[in-house]
Amino acid sequence: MAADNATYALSGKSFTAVAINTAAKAGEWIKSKLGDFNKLDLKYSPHDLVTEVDKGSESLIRRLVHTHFPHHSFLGEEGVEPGPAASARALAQMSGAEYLWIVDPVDGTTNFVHGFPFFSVSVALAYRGEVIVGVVYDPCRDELFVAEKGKGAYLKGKPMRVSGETRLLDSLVATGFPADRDYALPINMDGVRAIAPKVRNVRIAGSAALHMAYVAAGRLSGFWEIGLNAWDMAAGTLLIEEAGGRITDTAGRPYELAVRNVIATNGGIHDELQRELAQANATGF
Ligand code: 2AM
Ligand code: CA
Repeated sequence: MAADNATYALSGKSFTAVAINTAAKAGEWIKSKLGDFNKLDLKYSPHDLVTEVDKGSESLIRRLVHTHFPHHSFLGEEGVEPGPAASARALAQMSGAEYLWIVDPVDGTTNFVHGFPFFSVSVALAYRGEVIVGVVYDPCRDELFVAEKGKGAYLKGKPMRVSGETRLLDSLVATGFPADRDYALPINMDGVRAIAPKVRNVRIAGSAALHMAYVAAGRLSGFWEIGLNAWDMAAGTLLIEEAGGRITDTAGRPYELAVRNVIATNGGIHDELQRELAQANATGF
């Protein structure tokens, strides 16, 4: 409708400005806490860590978003009980939301805890279930990846473009090992076993959001992972789409917020990667 479009056009810029501002502020704060936090909780399993920094970052982002948009809904990793069932429930509860902010306050918490400089803040805004703004910020490299629906994806003011590989053989791909050792880990291991011999190399660096930003920036040809949550991916999916890439679930179906098993690529290697994962029984379905 014309009125809806006009509202979106008027507020689109400030949505993005708020997303950038909150991600950047949270990222700077997180970086200042590197090596200087003391409370470490075990969440879902001994491999799933959460620090006071995750919680502080999320409440900082939530406060800033609600200052600007008090009526918007908010889905953040730290506001949801651990485990896949609770994630699905939280997302379902938000399914009627008009504007929904989807936030991972520290993506790559294990890296943060160990001082391994590959973690990020991921902030996305969905309008009626469709991501319209996506921002991923890497405070260690001071890199801010930004996408607006229909308006492109940018890094340091320059448009981002996915890479051009069309064969796995020429590709650098990434995947990840989420904390779920029982269900997701064996499947992700099967995937790595199948894909590693077929590609130039595989990277497993520990932040799904940042891996997806790297696909958008053309630094990785593709990424897949089993067992992710909406907040790990929402911003990254728009970055990749707006940079000319492709996102589906591991069965090749279109991306939506409830997807947990994802393939995100430059487009050129998408079908081949999907076929290989399916052949290896590594789609998680
Ligand atoms: P996190 O650091 O925000 O938890 C690494 O493979 C990726 O998996 C990271 O993006 C990490 O995000 C995510 N991850 C870690 N534990 C997870 C869990 N229990 N469920 C889903 N994703 C998880
Ligand atoms: Ca997190």
